[in-house]
Amino acid sequence: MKKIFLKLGKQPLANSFLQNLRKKTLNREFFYNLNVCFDSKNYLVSISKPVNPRSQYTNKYAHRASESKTMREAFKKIAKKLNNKFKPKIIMEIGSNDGVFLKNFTRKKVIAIEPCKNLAEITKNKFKTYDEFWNLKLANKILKKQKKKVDLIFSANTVSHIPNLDQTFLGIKKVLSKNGILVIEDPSLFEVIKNNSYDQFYDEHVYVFSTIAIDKLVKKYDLRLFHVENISTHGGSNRYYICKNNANFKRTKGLNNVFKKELNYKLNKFSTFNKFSSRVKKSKNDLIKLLTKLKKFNKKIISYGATYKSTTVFNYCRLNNKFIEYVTDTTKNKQGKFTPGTHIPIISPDVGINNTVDYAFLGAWNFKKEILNKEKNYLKSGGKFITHIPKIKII
Ligand code: JHZ
Repeated sequence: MKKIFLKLGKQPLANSFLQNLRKKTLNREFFYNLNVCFDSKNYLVSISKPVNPRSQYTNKYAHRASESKTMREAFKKIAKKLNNKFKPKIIMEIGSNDGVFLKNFTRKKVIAIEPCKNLAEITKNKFKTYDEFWNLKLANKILKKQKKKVDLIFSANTVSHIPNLDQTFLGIKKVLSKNGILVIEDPSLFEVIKNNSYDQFYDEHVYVFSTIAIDKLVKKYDLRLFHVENISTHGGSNRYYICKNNANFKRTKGLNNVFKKELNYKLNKFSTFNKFSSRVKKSKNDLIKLLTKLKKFNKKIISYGATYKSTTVFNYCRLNNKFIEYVTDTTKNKQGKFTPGTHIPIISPDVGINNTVDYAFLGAWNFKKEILNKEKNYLKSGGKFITHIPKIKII
């Protein structure tokens, strides 16, 4: 049974950066209620009423997976590891974004699936790209065209975005070869609860998976989870290794250990999520208190990284440009726009990061290491960062 444990209020689409603040644009802004629930039957944590994917994954999709050095290196490393270990003949990625993972393979071997047309356009002339939503129909179409099944299906930060799990996994089961493997990376529920990273909940993250939930889920489709790796990307994610029931892979000790860890942490109990919800409320109050105090002292506060995650924080905590003067982001197609719902201007860090700034809220807290390394001059000149993960703190 599904039960709501977290109410993050009225939220816009995390990706709906505004071109301007004209009345017409503002009147058209779409909001929905962001409520998160736990299903005690299958251990799935999900948004109670997901938004229609066709309004999310459009030809204006902003996120570029290759924008951070951390992610470029992480994708290169896992591509090499999977290639060496499993020697796949055909590789397919569901949600290939700007091709940051697939570009590490021989072009002829890869198939890219990317419904956002502006992103698919980037990879189209490099490798076979289907600019369509992943589902059973597309799986059948690909199989008909390729004639061969796929040995490695990779999908990072995508399966958690698709409301219809049946279509996702029926399609995967269809194209996966007999001893093929499916590798999925998505934010880890364990890390979200542990780090109080409630901003991992926004319209696109329809699900935040745990290992115990994935294990149950894939069984429905005659698939089997045989291994999991806890990885550091995106503030703590899991990399799940899944195969067909009769494939040659053995369940690993590592998987059993993660299972134990999650059950000890009670990721199968509603009470865990209820307690988390109280900590989220405290995080909101503490952040507002700190920013109000700094503003009283006339401090200049900005935000670092126009992340989708900060859409949740800003709208939940009602932070507008009275608190945050502007947001900096390296992504060209976010610059010159305004944050969804809270309408804070987004500018390039080349202009926005300087010695007039007193505090920068770490919207991209998942790249803390990379950013602190990059912004040594800002820190040296007395600039400080504020983070809300795991607790409100000045760095
Ligand atoms: P980042 C997106 O979420 C959306 P977001 C999506 N739904 C998802 O699941 C995750 O990614 C994986 C900028 N930046 O990656 C670049 C700097 O400006 O945390 C990005 O716009 N300077 C698909 O948006 C943003 O910050 C820097 O030095 O929450 C980071 O966004 C660095 C390192 C990044 O994901």
